[in-house]
Amino acid sequence: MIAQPVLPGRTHEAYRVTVAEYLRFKEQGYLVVPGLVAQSEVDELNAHMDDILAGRIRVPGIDSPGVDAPAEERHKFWERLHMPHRVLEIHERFMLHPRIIDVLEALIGPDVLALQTMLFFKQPGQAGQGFHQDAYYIPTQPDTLCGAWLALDRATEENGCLWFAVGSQNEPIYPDDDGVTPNGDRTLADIKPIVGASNPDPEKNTLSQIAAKYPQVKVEAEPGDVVFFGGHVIHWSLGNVSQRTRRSFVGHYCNARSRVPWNHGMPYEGDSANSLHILARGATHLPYAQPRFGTPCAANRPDLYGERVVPDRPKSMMPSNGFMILTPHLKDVDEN
Ligand SMILES: O=C(O)CCC(=O)C(=O)O
Repeated sequence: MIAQPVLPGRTHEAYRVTVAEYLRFKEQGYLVVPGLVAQSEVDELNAHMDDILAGRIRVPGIDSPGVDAPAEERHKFWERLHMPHRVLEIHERFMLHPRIIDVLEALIGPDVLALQTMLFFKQPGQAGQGFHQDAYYIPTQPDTLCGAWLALDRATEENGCLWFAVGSQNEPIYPDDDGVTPNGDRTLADIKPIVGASNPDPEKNTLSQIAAKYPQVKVEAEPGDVVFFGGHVIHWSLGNVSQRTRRSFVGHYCNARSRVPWNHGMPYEGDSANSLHILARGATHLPYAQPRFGTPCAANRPDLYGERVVPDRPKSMMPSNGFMILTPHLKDVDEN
């Protein structure tokens, strides 16, 4: 493929999704983009995680064991961290990584809202995540959720890579029978609620019965590879039974014209929390937030990452010789 030029002001070479990649995302429910993030950037994030683990960097708002705590206590404490982009600059920067957003622009865009981040430490002996569908946890209306999972270590079956039920991206979002959470596609006449989503024990997690209808594929990855997956595909990871860590950084995004009634369990005003999530790419008629640490994105650099203006875009679909063609608007013809 022809290398894309780095536009003035852009820090990274643009990534353009191919037709084959687009199709793979639709057919499999996930897409691996190898080497999307540079090794030097992966090294920076890993060094930062080492500092958190060692107690040298404190995460604002989290009462974690300090440098003087025993290594075992620090190891046990850090399994995963939610929403670090709201308190640390480095995670905002990775959430809005231009090449990750390039892929999302093609898959769910053109307008992209950045909602959520997670950092998985997954040290030796730590557990995996049982069968689940991300759009159950983060509803977007219309439903356009997509995860971007950046491998920070080599991820294999032994240290707990991702697995996907290929084809389950066409399933609805199954409600939970807990009687508490209202999420899921409850308008479907005959949908049967499940119990125990995300529980690593398949006996206690009945989404395993839906996953069993599909081929189950493990997705091993190298550091810098990014796995994109839609909000409906059933996925999971096993525990880390190796002696190596399996670190990853995950962002969740949606089309910026979807309503997002979700703020990581925290209060928001009105019927959506869009005003608290960052506009990564394009434009939107809905509210959005600015990045707290000033990372360049559509919210603060619309000249670089905002809506692409295509001159003469409006066209009419008109019949010609028995088939459809695009013509200028009648108004333009009149004016000319
Ligand atoms: O990294 C993992 O082990 C699980 C990640 C996952 O399931 C998710 O991000 O939805």
